[in-house]
Amino acid sequence: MQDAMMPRSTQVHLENGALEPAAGTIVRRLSDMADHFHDQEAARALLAEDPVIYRVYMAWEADEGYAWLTGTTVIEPGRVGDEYFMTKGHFHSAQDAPEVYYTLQGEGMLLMQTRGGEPRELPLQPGAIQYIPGGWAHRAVNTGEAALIFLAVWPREAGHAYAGVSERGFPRLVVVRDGHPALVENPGFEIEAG
Ligand code: M6P
Ligand code: ZN
Repeated sequence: MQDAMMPRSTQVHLENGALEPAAGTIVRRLSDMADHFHDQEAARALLAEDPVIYRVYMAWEADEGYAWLTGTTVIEPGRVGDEYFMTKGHFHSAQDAPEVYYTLQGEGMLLMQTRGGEPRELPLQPGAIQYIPGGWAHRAVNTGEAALIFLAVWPREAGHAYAGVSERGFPRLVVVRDGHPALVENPGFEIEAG
């Protein structure tokens, strides 16, 4: 039997969402995901600037056996055309692996969809806890004027399956309408055959 893993702790800097210490940081710029936004002309225009869309701070490496992974995600405020900055979004490779989100700062929307393309949305605001059951792809969108910061917790076995999402997108988009965030049907949404 392996030695017991050690208890551990990390600190969220609530003003900017960074973890200290962090086991790793992922930075996603527009150039890493430009094709995820519906207005491709606006995306191309903004590529010269190539803004950071979001950062993920991972709290720790996975233990062997059962393990929880956790990290903060910090989505910058901004838009590509009329569509708010957002994460790429993913299904889990282990289809029935769930995830929990806990929002610390900012405001936004959690977009979800099943493999069959059934949509569901929940608002993200400080103190809100969301449970994303297995089988639901998830994407977070920052609809506010400050950073959206949330903590996510998921089982190590979950894995990230981006393919299903990057090809078809989500059934709904979050766009600005008359100065306010609005949920609209995504005209480009497609479910792959099979
Ligand atoms: C949350 C979790 C992570 C995910 C991150 C960014 O922190 O869901 O698993 O990596 O958001 O989202 P994505 O992987 O879709 O870019
Ligand atoms: Zn996930």
